[in-house]
Amino acid sequence: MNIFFRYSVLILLLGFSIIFHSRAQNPIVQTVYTADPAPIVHNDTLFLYTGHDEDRSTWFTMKDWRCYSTTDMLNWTDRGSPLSVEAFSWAKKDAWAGQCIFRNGKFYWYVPLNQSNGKGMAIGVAVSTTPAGPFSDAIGKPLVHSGNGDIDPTVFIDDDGQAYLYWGNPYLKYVKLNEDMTSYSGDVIDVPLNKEGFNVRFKDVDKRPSAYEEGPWLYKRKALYYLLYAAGGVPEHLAYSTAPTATGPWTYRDTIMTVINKGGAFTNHPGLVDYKGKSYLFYHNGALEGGGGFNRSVCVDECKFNADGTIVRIDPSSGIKNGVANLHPFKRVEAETIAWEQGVETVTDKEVGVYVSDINNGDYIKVRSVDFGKGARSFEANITTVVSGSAIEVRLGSPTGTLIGKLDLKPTGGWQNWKTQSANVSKAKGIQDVFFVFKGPEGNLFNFNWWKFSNL
Ligand code: FUB
Repeated sequence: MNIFFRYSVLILLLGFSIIFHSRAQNPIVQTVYTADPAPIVHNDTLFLYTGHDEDRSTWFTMKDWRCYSTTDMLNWTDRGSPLSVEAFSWAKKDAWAGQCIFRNGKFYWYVPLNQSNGKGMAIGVAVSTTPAGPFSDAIGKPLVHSGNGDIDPTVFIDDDGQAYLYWGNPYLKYVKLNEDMTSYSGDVIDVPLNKEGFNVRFKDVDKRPSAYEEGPWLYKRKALYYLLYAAGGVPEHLAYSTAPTATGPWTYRDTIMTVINKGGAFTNHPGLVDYKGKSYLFYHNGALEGGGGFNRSVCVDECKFNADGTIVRIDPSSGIKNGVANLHPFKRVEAETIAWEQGVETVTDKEVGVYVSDINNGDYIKVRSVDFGKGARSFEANITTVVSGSAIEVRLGSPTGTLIGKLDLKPTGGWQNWKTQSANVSKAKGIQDVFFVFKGPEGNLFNFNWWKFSNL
């Protein structure tokens, strides 16, 4: 192969990779590894609670949970880490799969943790008055401890006000929660894991009674109750059963998503929610760069139902193509509102909350479906930097698309000195995918808190 041909092929491949990545929407978070998605809708916003796989993990090494929000299903605002193992005095590790729910003015987040007393996993409950926390331990002790398989709680409030908590691996149990959401009445009930309810395993048939593995998710549509779960053995697929009541009897229905095993992730975990007239299934895989079985990432795809209520099987896609709303650029937008990014990270501080950091030359943030209406004239960004010569290029359509403006950043006098700086923009009309492309000398260029366009 001559050298010219070899370079042409390389450049072509690089080009395809940039186009592919800048078009993808899944996994929906690229700044950290996320797992075990749990969505809820509150006041027109979808909040997504996730676990957090530490970088380069060789086990489910998880110290905290994370929260993201969206109003359009395309752009996700990083709401930081509102809860960690440290909030629970009785626990020492394993911030595994949880779920949050709103009731009587408060958010209750049910999470499994490994206890410091050596008695294994138990389920705790944290509380906050706001969806992005901070959350604190609601009762100062485990809410449930029935065995070392007490993981993966799912919580659900029925139309009559009765709340249920299901959980478990390898067993499946539930309790009826009291209205305070921090205690329960009656016994811990074991759900029979039989063939009729939960199918048979395709692997390790002698080891467990049914295909049910872990990660239950309780959901209701019309008069039918659905229990979604990770099924197996390992590698896991997603399956579901239905019942006429929240407590069964459960009838096995089908696979929802076959084994994806993308990037080597051998677990999966469902979270199903209705939002703005559609239904969405959240799950995880190892598809992000550097991903794997212990470095997972949350994805989402639309979930459709047949007329008889059965779920149409979902093929994991490269992500949601059409959102359910546009993003309005003429009011402040947090810089950590991201459809896709390359190279940046987010950090949190007491003064400004979550902001974008670790910005280097060539990194970018993509924001989708930005509605400029009749046009924008200027762009402003709230930043800190001590570096001279860095800039934010504002481009349309791709990281190399039409340049509509360039904000040359002036040093702000310190990494903690936040200043708003602005530049003129032109040719921004209608609905556009916007790319903020970062330029400058080698090293960390600046921190980015929020941005806003103006049409005046
Ligand atoms: O994230 C740790 C564990 O992996 C979860 O609790 C399971 O559902 C599986 O996803």
